[in-house]
Amino acid sequence: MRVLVTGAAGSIGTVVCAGLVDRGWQVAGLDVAAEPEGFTGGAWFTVDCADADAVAAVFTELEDSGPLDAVVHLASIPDEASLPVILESHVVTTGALLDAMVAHSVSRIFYASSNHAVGRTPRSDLVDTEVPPRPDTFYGVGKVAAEALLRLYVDRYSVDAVAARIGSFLPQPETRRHLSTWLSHDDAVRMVHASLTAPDPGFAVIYGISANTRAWWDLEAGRALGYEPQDDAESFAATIERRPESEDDRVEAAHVGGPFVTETYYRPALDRA
Ligand code: 15L
Repeated sequence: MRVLVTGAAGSIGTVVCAGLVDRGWQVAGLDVAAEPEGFTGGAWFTVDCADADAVAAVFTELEDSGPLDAVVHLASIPDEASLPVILESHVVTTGALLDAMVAHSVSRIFYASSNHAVGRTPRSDLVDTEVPPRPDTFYGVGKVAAEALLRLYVDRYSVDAVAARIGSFLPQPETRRHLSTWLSHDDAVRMVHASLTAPDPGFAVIYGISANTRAWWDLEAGRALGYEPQDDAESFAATIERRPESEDDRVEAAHVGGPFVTETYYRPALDRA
């Protein structure tokens, strides 16, 4: 099975590419950055996936050596930015990839959405995938819009899409919030692999976290696709809780988006001269 991974030189991308290769996938990497040392996949494309012509050319080149089965779209700015920058980074890139998928009959996409699509949801019970979108930033707005675009293409064309609202992807949890939001490296690979191999997911939204004892998000939708996380942030709780609870910890515990909800992240939508 062949997969194109965007953002392949990034922090999630390098882990996911290596993990998919280990699981027998033929991996092609795409990134604005050059091929990183240690990339164990096959072809590499140094391309901006907001450039629809460049993306179309990548699909044509890949097709020359056999069919492409899936796309894993991880490329994006992983932080807050102005609205136009966000829309290009999350929505335009997704649109360029979806158009190329339709043109080349590629039927599966995994999309790295984010918990910030619902980040403004107050912390109370376990948040499931039925809650309405409630972004905490323009970054979250971009993720909500990209999820909507995926839904449109699933409804119109022969495309299956899994959008994973990823929590905190880190080698290990570092804060109290991470005890609830952590996604381990190994679980990230399990999640992507399950999303690419689940039979007929249609359009699915899942939460991308490990099997954390203190999870804020419901793992049920992911489990329904075969994502069985094996790690639990609780193993790190003793070390993290040895530090006294800070004001930041308290603020971060108020909404599921944590720090992104705070006024530090308020900014105008448009950068004006
Ligand atoms: C994300 O989606 C961001 O890309 C990352 O920078 C973290 O803020 C993470 O969420 C999180 O919520 O911890």
